[in-house]
Amino acid sequence: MAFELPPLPYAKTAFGDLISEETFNYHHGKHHNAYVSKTNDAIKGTDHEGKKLSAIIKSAEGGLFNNAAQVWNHSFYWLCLSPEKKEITGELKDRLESSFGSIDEFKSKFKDEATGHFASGWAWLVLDGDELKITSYHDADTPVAHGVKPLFTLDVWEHAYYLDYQNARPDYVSALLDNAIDWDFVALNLDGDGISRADQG
Ligand code: MN3
Repeated sequence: MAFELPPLPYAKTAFGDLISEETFNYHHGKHHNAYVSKTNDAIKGTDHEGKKLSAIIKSAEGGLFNNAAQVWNHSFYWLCLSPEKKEITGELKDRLESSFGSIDEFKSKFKDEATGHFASGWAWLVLDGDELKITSYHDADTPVAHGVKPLFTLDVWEHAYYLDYQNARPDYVSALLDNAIDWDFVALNLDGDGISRADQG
């Protein structure tokens, strides 16, 4: 069965000025959709047909890897966002505080990673073994391919923020991190299989 563009779990107008409807129209409707179509085209008639998205990411190279990884990364990214401001609580709060010193320190380190990442890519909070780590990967690269558990991501490709923030990536990162993250979803990934949340097939 072909992969599909997952529907957004909120209205495209739900974020007001933080993320505009126009950004969702392009980012979800054009960019994410194109990665889905290109993945489906590339696997047609190959051994990859019928595999799970995560299995393709783990075994493919080149264009197929890039497109399949971008399908998964974007599906996960939409789930990390919340139009309603949420607080970091419970076990996630405790673990972030013990790993990074405080929630403010965690946010500051994540902002530095996301802002400092050169060119296109993704900033991540992952669980590596039992250790929380902030990292980033270039272009389409993804924790799915690296044996670490994804907890949270921000897309730092220009197409994620250019319509709303122009070249001001730090403003996009700060605005979302402080106002638009579904920390309940992030906390779920601590216990569950983070990869399965955005997998298909
Ligand atoms: Mn993107």
